[in-house]
This record gives sequence, structure tokens and C-alpha cells, in this order.
Amino acid sequence: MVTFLAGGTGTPKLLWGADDIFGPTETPAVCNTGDDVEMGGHLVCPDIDTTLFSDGGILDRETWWGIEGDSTTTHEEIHTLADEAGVESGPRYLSDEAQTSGRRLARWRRFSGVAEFMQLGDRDRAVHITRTGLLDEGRTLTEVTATLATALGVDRPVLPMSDDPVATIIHTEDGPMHFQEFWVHRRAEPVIERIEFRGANEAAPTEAVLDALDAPVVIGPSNPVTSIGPMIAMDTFRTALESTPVVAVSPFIGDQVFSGPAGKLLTASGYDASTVGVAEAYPFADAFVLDTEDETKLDRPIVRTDTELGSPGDGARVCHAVTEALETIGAEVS
Ligand code: FO1
Repeated sequence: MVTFLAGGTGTPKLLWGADDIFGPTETPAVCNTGDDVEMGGHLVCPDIDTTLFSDGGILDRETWWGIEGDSTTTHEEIHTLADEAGVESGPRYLSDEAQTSGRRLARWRRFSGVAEFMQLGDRDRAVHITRTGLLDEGRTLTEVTATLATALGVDRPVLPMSDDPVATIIHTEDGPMHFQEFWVHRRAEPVIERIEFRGANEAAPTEAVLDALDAPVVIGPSNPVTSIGPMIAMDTFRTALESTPVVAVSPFIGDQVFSGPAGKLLTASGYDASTVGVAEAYPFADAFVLDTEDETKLDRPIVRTDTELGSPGDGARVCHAVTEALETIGAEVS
């Protein structure tokens, strides 16, 4: 068994087309939930869903979120109503009181569904409605995610990092905002003052996650701050990583990031916006997979390959390098 940490698109891209190397049933994915939001009463879990949709063969691989070919009839109607009503669009947070008195799992990231600022496709929305309904019936997010995996024909154990709420809040010059407001609505433009993983001190990884972290761990080429940061902000999660072999794939070539706001987030967290910064952010990593053009020298073993991901076949190539890195550090891959 080898466990992958999944935040953003890094690990779904890495595992796409790599089933022959890492069989899905023996390769759990532990997913970030700091990006989750409640929108109009429905819990949206982007990183869990990108993994589920990718493995279920329905992911929109242009955007790497949402369902391929999905319609947006409900989303458009929501916006028509808001326009006709003269309601201001953009993120509409529920009241401060509602942020902590509603569904516990959605704490600190509860938005009204009016003029929803994230585009939810119709089939995608059906997933959020089902997930929220199952939660309201009393199941945990871990149980609900397993049920959705069954419904979508996914063999991989897809594990939320925690059944407790953790919300990624970006403190900016324009005030604090949830990661989705920062990323989707503000296009990562505000100047960042600091990043907070609200709830992480009280949150714990699930038993299923702790079991999965007994195996060697692979961190895909994710953004270390908001994709992996919420996981390692939990003490027991970080401790578990310190006592198991860990291989990380850099999302950079030197100081050039493949995609997303990783550079800006690393800088705001006091790290170098580069592979060096990724290695600093992962002191528990035992080896790294870097791009062949990345000349960075590190104090830990490196395996190099072309790390560009996104087309079929890329995942298998990079996963071969991951297995080499695991062998280099003597990890037992049963
Ligand atoms: N990203 C966008 O840039 N715009 C959107 O409207 C948007 C909607 C959305 C809906 C469901 C979902 O699961 C993901 C969605 N994303 C959207 C992606 C998401 O913001 C981020 O890419 C992830 O949180 C980063 O992992």
C-alpha cells in the first residue's frame, strides 16, 4: 500500500493513467478539506470531488474540477434571479452567528446560495445535495465520501483528511476571506498577510487516515500551503508523516510553478517560491521527484524525470520516478 495526499489537481493528475503502477484499491488518497465551502446549504468539497470524478472517469479535464460536459442550468437561473432582483453578486457570507451555529463541518465558510460565486454544474450539484443529505442523516464525511465513491464506481479509498471542520482563511490587506473567495472570486490578487487553518488545533485526522499514513506516503505536485498545509496543520497528521517514508513531487521547476498560486502562498508563509521552498515546507519528506530541468540541490535524495502532467501517460512516467524514489529511501511498498 502507498498513500497519496491529494489537494488541488496535483495528485489526481499524477495518478491519472498510473493504475498499473499504483493499483487504486491499494492506493488511498487522503484529501484536503480546507477548501470546502457550504453554498446555499450544500457542502462542496472540491479536492475530494476532483479525486472522485477523476477516478470515476467523469472529471472535466480542461479545468480539473467539475464534471465533463455538465450543464449549468440551475447556476444560470440563480444568477438570472439575482440580476432581476438587483442583488449584488460575489461571495455572500452568512452572518457571523450562522458561521458557528449551523452545520459544524461547514464552520467559518458558510455562504448563501444567492448569486453563488462558484459555478456549480447541475450534475456536480447533485453530488453536493446527496453528500449534504447523507451528512444530515447522521453520517460522517468519511462515510459519505465512501458512499459517493461506490455510486461513482471508484475503487480507491478516498479519505477526507478529517471529519472535523478546518477552514483555510486567507488574511489579506482587504481583510480575511475564505480560500475560495481569494481564489475564485479575487483570482488570487489580494496581498496576503498570513494564512490561517481555522479549526486545525481542535481537529484530528480520522482513524482511516491514520491507518493510511502507516504506509509510505506520496505528496503529489500540489501547492504545499493551501492544498497540503491544512493536513499538516493537525499535530497528529504531521507526527504520522515524521514516522513514515515520504516522497514529494515538486510543483515547481526551480522557481517556475506549473500552475496556480503556490508561489505567492509560499512567499506569504515565509518560504522561497521554488522547489527549495517546497523542501523547506516538507521537513518530513525523505526524497523528492524533480523535473529534469530543475537544477535545485537539496539535502535529501532526488529522482528526476519530466514532471509535466496533464496528458495520458504523464502520470505513469512520473509514478515510475516516485517508485524509484521510494526504493531509494528503502520504503516497503507491499
Ligand atoms: N474554480 C474556479 O476557478 N471557478 C469556479 O467557479 C469553480 C467552481 C467550483 C465548483 C466545484 C468544485 O469542486 C470546484 C470549483 N472550482 C472553481 C475549483 C476550486 O476553486 C479550486 O480549484 C480548488 O479548491 C483547488 O483545489
